[in-house]
Amino acid sequence: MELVPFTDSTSLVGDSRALASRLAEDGYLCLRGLLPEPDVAAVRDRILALARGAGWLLPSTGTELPLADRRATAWWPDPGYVAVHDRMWRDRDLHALMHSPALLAVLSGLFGEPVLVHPRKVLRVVHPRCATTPPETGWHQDYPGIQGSERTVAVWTPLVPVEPGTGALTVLPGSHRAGQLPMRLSNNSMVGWEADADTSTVHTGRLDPGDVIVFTAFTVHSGSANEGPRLRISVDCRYQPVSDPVCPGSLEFDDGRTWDDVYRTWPSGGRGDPLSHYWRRLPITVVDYDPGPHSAREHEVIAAAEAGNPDARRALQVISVYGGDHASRERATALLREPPFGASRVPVTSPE
Ligand SMILES: O=C(O)CCC(=O)C(=O)O
Repeated sequence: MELVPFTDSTSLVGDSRALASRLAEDGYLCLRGLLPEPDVAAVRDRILALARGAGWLLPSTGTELPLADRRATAWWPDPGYVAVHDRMWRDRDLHALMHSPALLAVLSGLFGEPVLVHPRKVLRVVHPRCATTPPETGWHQDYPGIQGSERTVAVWTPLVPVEPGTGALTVLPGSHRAGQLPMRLSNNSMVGWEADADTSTVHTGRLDPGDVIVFTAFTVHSGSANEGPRLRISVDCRYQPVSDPVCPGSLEFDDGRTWDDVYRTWPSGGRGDPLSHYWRRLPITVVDYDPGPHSAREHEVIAAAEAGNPDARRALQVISVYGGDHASRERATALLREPPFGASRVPVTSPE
């Protein structure tokens, strides 16, 4: 695998046609300093304060970002991790960051129309890798998981400096051009399968707070391992033309939480805040998510496991907890007790 530095498209900001043509060619844009660095730093500092309160950091006195306390390493579904992460994610200005005017100007220029910002932003707080840390996301395309508009793009931005060895995003340039790719089983990916793509050339590199990577819903990408001594903190969010269809899962929660629960922790309970329920005031078309392809993949995993394919282990672990139906969860659990899988020691984590 050859690691090539991201192609820097910052000089094209302001020229929507050139940005669109670069995105169509490479499947991603690397735009440096697009988000206001002081705003990013303020959000990061509040997240670090919560991390410190949770005992995730070693004491620090200098101006350097604090080191993680390896004794506190945690991840989904550890309830302690989930509770702290939820408090971090609720930060009102973390959400506001992904609505920064400079970013929205680039995106509306790319779409040629106003932007729908998906409200369900993703905050990733990754402890340094150790024996119990789960694998990285693995090579994937976003479209199968979100559906809705094929013109959706993701924006990924670090809240701390990242490099290829400390969790920088990696993308496969031009991989979007083949459309939706078949999947292959992979025990080295968080969900147990990944896009069947050519990974001989990978674009990655150092990214600093304020930098963004914009990529299409079909661009194959992956997080990379955090081999560093600090927390790797990033946010990713999806954007689409407002006139395209969107699936409910991009807007509302599917786990019993409500946005009102979130806003209760915002200043004035979110009342009068332009970010509160903003998508409900837009002329959007909500369409059903088709669970068919996902459920077909789960059946393929179970068939592969029944045929004794050891590459199905990770996917079985995920299905046994998060499988789409009761029968699949039961069957995956039973298969994990049988050879060649036996008892598993790898913790199952959120497939997010
Ligand atoms: O940050 C990561 O580790 C993965 C990011 C990702 O998969 C995404 O933004 O869709």
